[in-house]
Amino acid sequence: MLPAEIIRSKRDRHALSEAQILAFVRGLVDGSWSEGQVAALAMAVLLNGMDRAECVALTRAMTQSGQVLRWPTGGVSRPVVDKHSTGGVGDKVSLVLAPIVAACGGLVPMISGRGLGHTGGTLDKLQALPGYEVAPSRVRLLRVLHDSGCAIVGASAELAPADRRLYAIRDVTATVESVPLITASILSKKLAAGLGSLVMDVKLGNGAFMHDLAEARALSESLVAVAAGAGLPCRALITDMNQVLGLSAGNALEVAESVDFLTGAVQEPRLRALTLALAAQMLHGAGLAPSVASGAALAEAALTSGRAAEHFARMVAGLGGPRDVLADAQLPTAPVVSNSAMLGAAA
Ligand code: IUR
Repeated sequence: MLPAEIIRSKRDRHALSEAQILAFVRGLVDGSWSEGQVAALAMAVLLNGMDRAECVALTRAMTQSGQVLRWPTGGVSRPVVDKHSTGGVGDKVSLVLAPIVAACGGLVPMISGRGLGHTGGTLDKLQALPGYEVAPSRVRLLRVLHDSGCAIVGASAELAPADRRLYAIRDVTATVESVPLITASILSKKLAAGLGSLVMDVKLGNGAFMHDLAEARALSESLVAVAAGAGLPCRALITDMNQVLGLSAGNALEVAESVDFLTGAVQEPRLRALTLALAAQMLHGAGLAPSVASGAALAEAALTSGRAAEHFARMVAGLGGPRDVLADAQLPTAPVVSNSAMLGAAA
């Protein structure tokens, strides 16, 4: 099957067959499709779209392009669950949400990324903790998951390699914004991470990639429908990103705020409300709570009792970070420290 025939088919607004999509993904990974051919197909998809069946086929093919993880749950019923955000400013939800859900019985292998554009990446934040290992061995990862119920780590190169090449080409060919391509990119990595269920936090506002409610709805609907088509139960919340989430933005500052949040020292209300809303959906979606409302109550109890903080501390220590992150996170400070109150006084 010649690449040019597949590109022509999408250029002429035809739906691609599963065989054509498989040939494309194979060509992405083995390098037999040139960068120009991949870019041409990405642009044809951006301009002419893909229907749900095509997007499901693309998502499945990209998932199968590398390793697909399986998690031993130790013989007990621990559903594997995760949350993914489309990226925001000051968004430290993952850091506090994973241990809350773990404290409620979920297994949360949270495969996280680096910052994209102006949004901060969860891995960059956690690496402010001295010693924290974002690429642990499989043995260490399983031990941490067993001991703390959660592990926030990076993706290995074997996970959805088709996405890595496609994303790099989209990035330099103005084809990032295609809803089917975003959908397949996000979901292929989540499916390869071996999840049982997923909650999406689709950010909307001037600090997010989606500035328009109609766009955010279209992406949310696509994610939920395509995930279902690929066998992954998924829910999506569209949440505000017109202001920084919480009180800080910056890697070390956000880790410090997350520790304060988990210990109860400081809990900014918007961050608290969003974290509990996402936790409630995760717990209900994973079958750990009979309703969303009871999921919220369970999550709140895990937070206020300090159990979530203990799970976070165990995860950090297990991944090589400070031994007692709740008492001393050993975070670096910037050479120059300022704050808005000081700047206001000087103005
Ligand atoms: N995050 C992803 O994993 N893939 C994408 O295409 C975008 C964000 I945009």
